[in-house]
Amino acid sequence: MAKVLLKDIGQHVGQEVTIRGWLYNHRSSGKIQFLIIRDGTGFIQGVMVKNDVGEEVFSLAQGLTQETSLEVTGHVKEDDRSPWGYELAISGFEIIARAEDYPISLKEHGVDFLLDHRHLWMRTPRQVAIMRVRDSIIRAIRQWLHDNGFCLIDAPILTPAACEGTTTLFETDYFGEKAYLSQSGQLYMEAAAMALGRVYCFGPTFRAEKSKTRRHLIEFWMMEPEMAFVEHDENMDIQEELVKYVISQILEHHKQDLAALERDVSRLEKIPNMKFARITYDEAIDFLREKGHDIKWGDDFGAPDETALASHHEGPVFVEGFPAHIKAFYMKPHADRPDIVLAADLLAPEGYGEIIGGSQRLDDLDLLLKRIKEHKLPQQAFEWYLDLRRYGSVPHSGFGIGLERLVAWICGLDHLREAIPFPRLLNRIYP
Ligand code: NSS
Repeated sequence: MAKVLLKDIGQHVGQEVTIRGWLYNHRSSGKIQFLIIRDGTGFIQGVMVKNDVGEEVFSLAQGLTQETSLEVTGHVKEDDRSPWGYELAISGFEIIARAEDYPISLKEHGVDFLLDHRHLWMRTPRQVAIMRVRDSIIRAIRQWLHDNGFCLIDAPILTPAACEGTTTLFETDYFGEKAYLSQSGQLYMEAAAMALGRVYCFGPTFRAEKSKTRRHLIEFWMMEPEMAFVEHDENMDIQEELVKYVISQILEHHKQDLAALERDVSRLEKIPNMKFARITYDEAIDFLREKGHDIKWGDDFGAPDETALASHHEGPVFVEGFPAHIKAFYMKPHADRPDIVLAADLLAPEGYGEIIGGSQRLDDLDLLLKRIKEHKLPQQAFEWYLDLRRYGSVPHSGFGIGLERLVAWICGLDHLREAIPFPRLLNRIYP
């Protein structure tokens, strides 16, 4: 008997097949039972008729519990009324292993309960859809970068110094010396860009953020492209192209998953054909003050500010030209206005906030040294980074895409905790 995966079931209509999976749901009405089975690649409803399978098999099936693993044999039929398109007329089954008292039922559970059971919560259709979209977002980003001449360079996780400010560092002991979990691979990408031109890294990054918001994770994944000879405006052009490509790929290949997530795709569908708005930080502050926000020039945006800015536009919006003192040490100041830097954040629409942070980097040795001192960073740990300015420094730019922020936006999730398989949150490192 052919053992098939549910994703391929359409190729076996009219045949007798065996599927292996887990019992997702079960109901019975008299002489007929309905078993919804999932195998990770899809779902199917199996129909078991007492007269077809006999008394013994039928009553054994009646005792089946949710998430019991099974091998089920049956005849594949097309079924227009089924959300999965097919049905299995069951002729027999075998239990692989029973599941007793599965904690996650099909009713609603509280978030803390679900997070405590993340290892099981993953099995539910909504979480499966999110993980599939996440996988495709990663693939689309890699594909676009590969097609556009970027070389993957892996950055280290254990680092000797801060990249994104010293307040969110995770410290660890490195054989008697202090080391930190990486906040960003950027500085290493700058070295690699001087070697290979266009590079990117993709890996986990760590921020000991004390803030408990729906947009922050302690451990998150970031894609960080870095490009030699690319300046601020072109940096934004590249980000825009990349985001459009990712959205179009997901819309093309994940209609069903987005439908399972009840994502209204009408806003997403416009993105590949629109021009992203670009506003300055100065304009953003004026706009927010007009709207009555309690903010002044020099302040960083809070989540409500980002939401207000983005909701004013149909698509994503770049905010550029931030005050130097609220941004990282490595950003290049504006030529005519040294109080602002050539940095841009890309804000997603629909209240999803900042998905990309990028900038042109400081390529002048003396200025960079001055900034390292101003930020009270240990110069010695940055000597290698300063070397990049000593030996053939060139203009260069890059950006970091927060993967989970992108997943949350595209999938329409309220909170980043669903956008990553095993979220690390303030006060949560289990499971
Ligand atoms: O801090 S960033 O704004 N920028 C950097 O780390 C640069 N070194 C990137 C670069 O130019 N190579 O973070 C970049 C993005 C930001 O826009 C968010 O989308 C995401 O990373 N991000 C986060 N996601 C989840 N949780 C937390 N805590 C978080 N912090 C940043």
